Amino acid sequence: MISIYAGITALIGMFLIFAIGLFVLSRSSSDGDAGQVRHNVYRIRRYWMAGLVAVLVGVLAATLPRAPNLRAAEVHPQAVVKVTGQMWQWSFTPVSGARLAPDGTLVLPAGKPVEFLVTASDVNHGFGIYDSAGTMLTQVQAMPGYTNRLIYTFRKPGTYTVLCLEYCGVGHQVMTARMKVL
Ligand SMILES: [Cu+2]
Repeated sequence: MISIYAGITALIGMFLIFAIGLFVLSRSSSDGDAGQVRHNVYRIRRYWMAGLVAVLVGVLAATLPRAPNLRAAEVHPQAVVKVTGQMWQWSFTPVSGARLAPDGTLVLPAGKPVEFLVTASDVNHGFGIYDSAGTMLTQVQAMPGYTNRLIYTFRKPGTYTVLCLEYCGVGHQVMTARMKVL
């Protein structure tokens, strides 16, 4: 949806620039003196800059409150899981609201924000969560010495797969894990 809005905004912007260009062309004549033309251009430029600043400030004010990183601070996770990437496996340590099945599958609640605290113990890995259709839902880097917070709400119950998103050696492609959302 966001890309559609961006496309529409860009189209409207291009149309506006074209219309302003036509307007300026229609008002210009070849026999005007240069001083007068410069005066007109400077005057238009002042309005143009003021309008541009107003549009930019308006867009910022309208979209900044919806920035995902700002909204994440307001979300209160209902489940917390520590995730550690290590060549070439993922290990999960449920902190609250989640559990490990006997076969090692991470069991999470549906419809509630889940917080993953993601790190790595050797090299950089990428923690990517995919649904059963193979669509990536969210991801974050897993880095030694850092803990990245990833908050995600699983809308639908089902089986989800974790894949490593950063090449980390010969076993990279087998670095997968399974999560079940109930
Ligand atoms: Cu990896």
